[in-house]
Amino acid sequence: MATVTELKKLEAKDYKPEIPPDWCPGCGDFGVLNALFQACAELELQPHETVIVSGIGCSSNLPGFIRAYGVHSLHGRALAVATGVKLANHALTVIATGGDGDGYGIGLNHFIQAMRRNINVTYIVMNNEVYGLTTGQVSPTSETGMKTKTSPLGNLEGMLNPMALALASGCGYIARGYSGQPKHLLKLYEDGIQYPGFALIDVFSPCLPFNKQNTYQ
Ligand SMILES: Cc1ncc(C[n+]2csc(CCOP(=O)(O)OP(=O)(O)O)c2C)c(N)n1
Ligand code: SF4
Ligand SMILES: [Mg+2]
Repeated sequence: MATVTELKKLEAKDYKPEIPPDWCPGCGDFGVLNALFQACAELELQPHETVIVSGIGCSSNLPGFIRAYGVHSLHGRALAVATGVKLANHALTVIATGGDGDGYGIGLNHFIQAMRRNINVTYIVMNNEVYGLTTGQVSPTSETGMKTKTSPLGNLEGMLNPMALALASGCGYIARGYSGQPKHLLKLYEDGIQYPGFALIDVFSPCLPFNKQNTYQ
């Protein structure tokens, strides 16, 4: 007979929400989320012991699309909130999610400080190299020369390299995946979530309407 301490073995489908994501059809963030359902199931993360924290952006809507505790916080402040959650209860698995604009632009200082402090948080960045939610302005990871509505003559600025920055900031787990390669992504998630410190997983995640340069092709 089952006792109250025995928890059900969850499958990927058990983390799916009642309301599906409202991302554009074909958005790379679907692949990022699907691999996360799989990782949660493989690692047997219980939804009541898991907290997903985000900032603002299309990608930052992710906590609303997974069955776990979630905080949809302020633009660029996901890691500050995630740090607070982890410090308040070390037993929780804390995963921060967001975009390149959120994490590498407005939230850049928090990103560096979180790596320096080595708080046990896994940070998944959906790097579409553009501001998707606000309909396509350049972000710190946009390629030089990339044309958008607000940079019709092409992006004048150089690209930020988050992997090199993470290495220089003392981050102990640095990985890059692609939303079109779910098996590889699953492995990165599993290793990152189990890593006992700050883990960065930067995921190339195409934005079809606003980044015509970095596509699935
Ligand atoms: C303080 C503040 N400044 C600006 C905005 C407007 N804003 C919302 S999302 C966003 C950029 C999001 O880009 P990214 O993090 O790359 O997410 P994506 O939509 O591409 O997934 C901006 C500038 C805001 N919500 N709050
Ligand atoms: S605008 Fe881009 S990032 Fe936002 S949901 Fe659509 S495809 Fe995804
Ligand atoms: Mg973006």
